Amino acid sequence: MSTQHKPESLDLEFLKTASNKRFAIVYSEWNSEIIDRLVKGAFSFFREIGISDEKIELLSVPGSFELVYGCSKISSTKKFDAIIAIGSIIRGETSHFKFISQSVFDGIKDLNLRVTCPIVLCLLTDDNYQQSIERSGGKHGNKGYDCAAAAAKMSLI
Ligand code: DLZ
Repeated sequence: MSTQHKPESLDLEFLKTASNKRFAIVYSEWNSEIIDRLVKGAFSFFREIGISDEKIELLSVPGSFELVYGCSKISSTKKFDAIIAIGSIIRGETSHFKFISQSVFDGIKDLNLRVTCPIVLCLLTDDNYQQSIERSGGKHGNKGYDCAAAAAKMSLI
């Protein structure tokens, strides 16, 4: 039994009913190796439920701070059933880490109250690069994969 409060297993058969839904990923260009691993994790989930990579719309933004605007813009097209915001913020020597992380969490939360399309947040906020590697396809799994599963579930609500 895991001490983490996350689903023990995915109901893939149920989530496959989201294979006709439309998804977009908005991702940040900072920490591009980590982002690449998270996006690949999301694609691998979507493939498991029968959605090929080219059906997923991608939008890049300069940094995690811009994820909120990117998601707002893409949700205004009304073309999507769920959106995933993917970013990676790694603690540095300044307080940027704290301010950017908080503004993204707050911004995406506020957006979810304002728009009709659910926005799932895949934002890694780690103390160092190695921790981010572990959460993007390392020993702690791939949060991109997990968030794609969350997006599929939200698209069905
Ligand atoms: C400025 C900044 C810093 C210091 N660190 C990160 C980071 O670790 N991850 C990330 O996605 N973006 C970072 N940024 C950039 C900001 O998110 C934003 O792009 C700029 O402040 C411009 O608005």
